Amino acid sequence: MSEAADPPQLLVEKHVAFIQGLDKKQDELEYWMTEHLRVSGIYWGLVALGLLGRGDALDRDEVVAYVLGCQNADGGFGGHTGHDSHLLYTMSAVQILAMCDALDRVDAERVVGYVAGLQDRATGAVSGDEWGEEDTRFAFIAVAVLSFFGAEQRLDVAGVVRFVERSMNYDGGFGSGPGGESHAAQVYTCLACLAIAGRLDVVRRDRLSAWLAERQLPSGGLNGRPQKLEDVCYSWWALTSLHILGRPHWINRERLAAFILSAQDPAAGGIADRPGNVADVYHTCFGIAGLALAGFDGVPLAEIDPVYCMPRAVVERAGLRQWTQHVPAAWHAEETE
Ligand code: GRG
Repeated sequence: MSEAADPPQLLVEKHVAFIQGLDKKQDELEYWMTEHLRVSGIYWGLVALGLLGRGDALDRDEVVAYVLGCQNADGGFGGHTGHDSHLLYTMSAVQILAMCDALDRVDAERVVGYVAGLQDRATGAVSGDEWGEEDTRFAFIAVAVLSFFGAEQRLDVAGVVRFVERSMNYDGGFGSGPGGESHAAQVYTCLACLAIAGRLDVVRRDRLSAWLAERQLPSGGLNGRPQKLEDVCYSWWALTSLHILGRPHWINRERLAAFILSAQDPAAGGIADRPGNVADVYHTCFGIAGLALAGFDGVPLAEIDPVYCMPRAVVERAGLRQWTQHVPAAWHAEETE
């Protein structure tokens, strides 16, 4: 009779070394191909390190100086020094500064003015940048970034909520905008936006919870929409959505954790989208975040905030309002475990 295999381990030191090494790959094409989203890369790396209890593994002063150098005259942040401003990188920059306890180093009024200026007051929708692409991601980011500065009132939040509501589908899910196909990552942005706005009451909770639970495939991994392959990143987008809905137990979290662990690169560290693929910092972040949400206890992981996607301790230090204060009263009545 063969002996039972050892349970898979989370390769903490390998992942720390993988993230630390990302900045040293300047002779590799991938380094330059990802230049436009470097600020988000640092955010993903810092979240992963923070959850692993190794937030000090990157040089804080260097990170803060680099990120501050990505702010433009319009108040927004680009993905790298000298790149045009975009909400995606403004969000990552603010989150990095929060994780580095350096939010006070940025001129808040300039950031707030940039973000508030991207809302279309007629429709409530928010653009990602000056070119006008609207998306539920940007609705969330606008509300979230302003919440770091206690400045949500600089937006028409009711208008943002109306835009998010118009992006809701018959299956309870949300797309990138009105008429867009439901997608688990967009679902997260909409739920997180509604959670900060205190408007989770607009959600079709039962339908959406069932749709999210159907994202789990026989491998244990989650996909982002029907008929698609599983991908480690949905361990965050879909499971955190179920957390916000108070129903993380609607999927099998042990099997999800096993899937995430099987996508680790045991040699070079990092986590890939699926077992056997090349690891990257995005999937490393959302894989470890998924493990933290799934209650993986193979190693101690810091608690993660389901709305802001940062260690909960950072959310508390930054003085951000706890989203759970706004959960509709009817949701509290249900057993969650
Ligand atoms: C604070 C975590 C955090 C994020 C800020 C930018 C943002 C807000 C959220 C991004 C949400 C989003 C739409 C992510 C994209 C996820 C993804 C893997 C999309 C790929 O879509 P397809 O069609 O993949 O290539 P599928 O899996 O559907 O085949």
